[in-house]
Amino acid sequence: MTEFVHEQVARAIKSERMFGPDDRILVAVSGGKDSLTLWHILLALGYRADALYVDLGIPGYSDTSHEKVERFSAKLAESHETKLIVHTVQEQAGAGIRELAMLIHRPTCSTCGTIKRYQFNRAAVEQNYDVMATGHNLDDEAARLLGNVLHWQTEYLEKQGPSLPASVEGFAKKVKPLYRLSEREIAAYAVLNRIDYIVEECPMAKGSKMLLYKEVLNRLETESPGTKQRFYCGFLEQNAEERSRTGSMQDKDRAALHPCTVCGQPTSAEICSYCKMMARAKAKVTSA
Ligand code: Q46
Ligand code: ZN
Repeated sequence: MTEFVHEQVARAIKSERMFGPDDRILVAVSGGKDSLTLWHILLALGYRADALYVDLGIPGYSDTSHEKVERFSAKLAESHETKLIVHTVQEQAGAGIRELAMLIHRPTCSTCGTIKRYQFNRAAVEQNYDVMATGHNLDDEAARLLGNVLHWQTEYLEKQGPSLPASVEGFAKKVKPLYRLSEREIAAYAVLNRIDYIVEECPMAKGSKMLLYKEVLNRLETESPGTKQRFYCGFLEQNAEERSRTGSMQDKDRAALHPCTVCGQPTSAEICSYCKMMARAKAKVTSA
């Protein structure tokens, strides 16, 4: 199993030209099995990989996941040159993710998504990493694709590939080296390699559409094995053809993005969504 997983990841890295042996990689870790497994695999394959953990300040869940990440990082550092970077939402925003979302009247998960995307990108760019890697697996990508297709979110479809180039200055290249592996295969790898991860899902994920799409795809997979793989890989082939016809995403990004007037990160508006969010939160706190 370990060899099979390593082969699949090596194949993904090569076929999608994700990074090379000299590149510095920043892995986004949550304490869950996928991201810790990804960090483990990249180091085992000889890559230069560090990790970034964003502590969301969710009572109970964040303490446990943070502890798992710290312990795993210390274990990896015994045999590899690697380090863990930690960002804390409470420190940066003055509140945990749930309180922050309530303060600005936005759903917790969309607030969380904005913060994580921003923090990971900024850390990767500022600390000169060549690429940022996330632990999304085949099940995640197929479920996300199903959601995007059901709602015909074509602008998201374009960006659903496993390797997104650094289209403009200020954006890190983003890759998903586990996209060829199913959740089960990764879980098996984690058990065999004694990776101690947080088993519980984030409590905010309860009732999410993603979990529903995963369930539906699992049912289809039981009836017709190979469905997820055909669905996602078929999409990647179509997407590649489409892109060669309509021009690259980089060209579109270059035309639409410019630096945020507050923080300098690329955005299509005058002020990026992270800075807008932080400004709204600050205004609420001072007016309270
Ligand atoms: S971590 Fe964040 Fe997820 Fe938790 S608050 Fe929602 S988005 S469910 S990947
Ligand atoms: Zn900004």
